[in-house]
Amino acid sequence: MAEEAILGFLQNNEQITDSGQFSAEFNLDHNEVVNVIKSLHGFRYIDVQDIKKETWVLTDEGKKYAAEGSPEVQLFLAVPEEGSISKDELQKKLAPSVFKIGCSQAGKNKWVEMGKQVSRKVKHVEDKVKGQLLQIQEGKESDKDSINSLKARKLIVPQIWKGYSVKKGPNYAPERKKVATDLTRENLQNWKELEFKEYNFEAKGAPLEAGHLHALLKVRKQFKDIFVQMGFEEMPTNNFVESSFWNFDALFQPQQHPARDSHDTFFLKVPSTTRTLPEDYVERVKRVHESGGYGSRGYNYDWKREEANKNLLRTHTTAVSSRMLYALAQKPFVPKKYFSIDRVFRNEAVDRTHLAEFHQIEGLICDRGLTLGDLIGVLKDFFSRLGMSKLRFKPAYNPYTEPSMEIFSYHEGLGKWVEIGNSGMFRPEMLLPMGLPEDVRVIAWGLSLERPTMILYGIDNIRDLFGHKVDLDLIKRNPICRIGI
Ligand code: FB9
Repeated sequence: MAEEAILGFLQNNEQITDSGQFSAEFNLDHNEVVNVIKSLHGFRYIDVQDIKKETWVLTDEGKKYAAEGSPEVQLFLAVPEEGSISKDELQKKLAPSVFKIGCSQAGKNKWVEMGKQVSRKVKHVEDKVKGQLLQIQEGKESDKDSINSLKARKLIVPQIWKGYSVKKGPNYAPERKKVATDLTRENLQNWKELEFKEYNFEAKGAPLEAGHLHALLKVRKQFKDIFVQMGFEEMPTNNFVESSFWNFDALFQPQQHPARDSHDTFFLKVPSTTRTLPEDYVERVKRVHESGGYGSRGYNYDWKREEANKNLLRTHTTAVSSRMLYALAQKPFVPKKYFSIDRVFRNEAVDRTHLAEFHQIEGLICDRGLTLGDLIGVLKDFFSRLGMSKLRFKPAYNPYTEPSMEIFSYHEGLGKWVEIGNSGMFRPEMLLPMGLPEDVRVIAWGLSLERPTMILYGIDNIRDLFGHKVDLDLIKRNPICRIGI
């Protein structure tokens, strides 16, 4: 439509001086003409020159008065030709803004006598304002004064009108030639005659729709790489359901410990109890809880097998460490470095940083003669690989480690010391009943996967990171970010 009009017009005319007048003349929508001009110019069918004109357009208030008449005329017409009308009466007959502006303008034009009573001072008035607004609305010229007074009354505002003057271009033709945009089997026959579209090497490629890893899995991969680089091997954590025995008793955590009741732990209704436990080892665990041994005086309470048999959702991956250390003790001793990263479950109140499940990261080294110094050393090595080199250790308590330490790191970005984990040396009451040699020590530490991921990705609420409320876009557009770089 517009294209034929433009190319057709240029066939018999030197140029299109003003695309605006051309559109009006050929009853075309100027915006469509402009788009066609830009496209034809792209293919050099035409050469163009910008034309800028400052025009005036009516504001909404201006449009209202152009349609309904200026407020001063509306007010004048509301005043009776003879006699007068009370100001209140008059006010009721007009919209508030019309009355207000009408009074001041009609007053200024000395059209009416403004008092308690309002009466006409002239017989007839002409609505110049309305006339001027319509003039502008139809794009016709107006004189400076009217422009200034309408502008002052905020009934019109300036607008830049952009158009083009158009001439034939180097590739001008009365109608657009079909350009080939692709080398296909069909046009292999006649490609010599064909004209191919310019190749736009700047064009952005089509976004590749690909799978996206959840932020937690990206950070998990980085932790795994660090553990493997440090010579650790992963422990099998593919059992969310565990017996209280491996989750608590084997770790010398007494049966009346508060963490062992349903307020903190999810116990299973079905299957409610574990099937098998290594009986001889269970006997030794029972004894160390009840009366100690190995230099310990134990907890001195009646240890109940049925309590140990209860199945639960593991509350920490340390339950896997106890299984692996027991398995290690059943064979001639070899030093080991193990790690685990997997889900653990705690019946805790859900808030900004806590859900009923999170991923625990745990590392342990089992070897002869290890000391607390070795633990501090490996923690410094581990966290330095995460970019956290300024560490502080605070004495802490865990039922299964003595001594225990909370680990803190100074986080430049947050400008404060952040608790980044917990650690300790597994108690002899845990290791010796397993059958590990006297001089074997096990140093271990743990942290969560969610906390570092939230800090790295700037996620404030854990529910935005994990669970059914996660916005998939977050997964699609979260960048790869390296810990500690
Ligand atoms: O992850 C934790 N903090 C953390 C870790 C990394 C990090 O990196 C940032 C990029 C810079 C930031 C923060 N914490 C452990 C500390 C706190 O968040 C704490 O309030 C919450 N803890 C969880 C348990 O909540 C009840 C985090 C979780 C945790 C705590 C302890 C262990 C594991 C996970 C452990 C252990 C342990 C101890 C001894 C032997 C074996 C295992």
